[in-house]
Amino acid sequence: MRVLLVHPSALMHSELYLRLEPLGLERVGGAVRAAGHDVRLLDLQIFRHADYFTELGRWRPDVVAFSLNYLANVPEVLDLAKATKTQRPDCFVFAGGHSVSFVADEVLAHGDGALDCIVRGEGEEAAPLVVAASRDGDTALRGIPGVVTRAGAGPRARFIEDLDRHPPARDLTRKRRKYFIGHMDPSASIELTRGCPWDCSFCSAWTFYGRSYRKASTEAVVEEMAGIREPNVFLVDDVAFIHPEHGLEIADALERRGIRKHYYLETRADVLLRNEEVFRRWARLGLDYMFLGIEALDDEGLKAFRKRVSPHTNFKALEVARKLGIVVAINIIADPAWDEARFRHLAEWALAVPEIVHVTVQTPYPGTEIWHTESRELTTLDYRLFDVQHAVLPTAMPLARFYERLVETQSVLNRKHLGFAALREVSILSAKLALRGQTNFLRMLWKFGSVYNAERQYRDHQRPTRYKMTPPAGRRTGDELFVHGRTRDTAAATAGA
Ligand code: B12
Ligand code: SF4
Repeated sequence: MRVLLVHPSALMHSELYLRLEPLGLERVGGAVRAAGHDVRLLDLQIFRHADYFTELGRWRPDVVAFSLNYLANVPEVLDLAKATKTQRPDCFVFAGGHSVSFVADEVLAHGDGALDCIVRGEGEEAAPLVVAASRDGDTALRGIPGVVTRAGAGPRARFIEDLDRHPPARDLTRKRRKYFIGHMDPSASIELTRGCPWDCSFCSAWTFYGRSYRKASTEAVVEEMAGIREPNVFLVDDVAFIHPEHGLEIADALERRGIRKHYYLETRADVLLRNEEVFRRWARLGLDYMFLGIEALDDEGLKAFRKRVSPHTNFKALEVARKLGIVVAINIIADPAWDEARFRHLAEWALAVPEIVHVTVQTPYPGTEIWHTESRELTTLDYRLFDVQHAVLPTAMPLARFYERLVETQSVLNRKHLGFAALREVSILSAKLALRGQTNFLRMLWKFGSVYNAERQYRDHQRPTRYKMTPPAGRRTGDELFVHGRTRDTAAATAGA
């Protein structure tokens, strides 16, 4: 069968700082192709809707599968699915991914028959089964773990047995030079581990993976890395190097194989402090950048997010990263209840530290604990605003003023990194990249004003909402929040978290 996999368009944040390959869809694509199907992948972060319809008309896929990792992409995918069924009524259309796993029923209802099913949870094993059953009707589909149709859900989603078994089919992504992160341009992505044993209240990574934590084998990682042509690699792991021996073993094996890349990863402050040695090792190997989810500057905020670290640990981790020569980007979550003084305090702190500081807006998502426990009422049910850049809870300041303060803070921080000294370095770097034909970073430098724009963000709230989210119903805890349920190794992985 001809199977077309589609990643939706980029959201605000990605327009500016990065654009990364759709790794989940590449893994699903590899598995579907291994089952004997003809597979193509279209990434709408790079291509336009017109390209999708051209592909639909010319290639005439039997199956179209959308990746829905982000809630804000739900309306776009619903519209594309409806247009697909109008143009090719016999085409089987389904979706899978992180966010849609938490809202499968309501998305199927909005689809009004345009989506034949949704796969909850990991897609590598389920997707080939869905493609095979796509002509066999609803009952066959609902026999597949994780599948939900309008008639109801089948068995609960199952974890894939072995992370090594389904390497991403990177050859499916076209125009790979468009993927970059900052001046790591171009950049590929890789996954060394999957899941997170912590349980921060604002995050859905742990609920999706049931607090499990699994590792790819060193051999598989090295093999995959050897096949990556890009000079830069983004490690997509939620928390890199929780188990230092895994990271050390991979570093040794990469070195033995003579693989040299520049790396970017994400981790936690306490993991960095506890396992400094593995980060030092990777800094020697080419780890230039890391992202630390600091989230709040005070103890009270960290407790509210159940981050399980103290401000002291966070600040200490920044010192360690500086000592290791790793450039750190951090994120702080702004609460819609913030007043002028809170924004001023954040800007003052951020200007005083050398790190790159990002600000996002606290957002209860389906799949997070705060979706069920937040006592403030949502001010909108528009999926498109659930992108951590918009306020979906009541703001203490008038909404327009909140966005002005948010964008002012973001642009102060942006200017800090493009100040005169930095600008000189940036110009040299951009020129070097341009000479190699890489202009993603250069373009990004001029886009800040059009992407982070208080008026645009305010106006986004005035758009008519065609698809409304179902508001949270009652409190949920523990297992009820999980997509796949717990695994045997959860307890071991959680120890020390
Ligand atoms: C890497 C990453 C990114 C990359 C995206 C790369 C890309 N093009 O896909 C970047 C850095 C750009 C990014 C940005 C953002 N991200 Co992000 N991101 C992640 C992260 C850390 C890992 C995703 C990943 O690659 N995992 C590895 C691959 C193999 O897994 P996967 O993509 O989930 O795919 C599997 C399944 O989901 C499923 N699947 C996926 N697609 C499909 C399709 C079909 C048909 C099927 C059957 C199955 C299926 O099968 C795959 C294999 O098992 C996740 C956290 C997480 N643990 O998932 C957050 C996460 C998904 N991101 C999140 C957020 C909030 C954002 C931002 C909104 C943040 C911001 N500040 O603006 C932006 C917006 C993104 C956008 N659309 O533009 C949230 C989810 C948000 C939500 N509920 O909507 C997450 C869960 C992080 C969190 N801690 O809460 N992100
Ligand atoms: S440590 Fe990071 S990935 Fe894990 S639950 Fe907290 S925010 Fe999510």
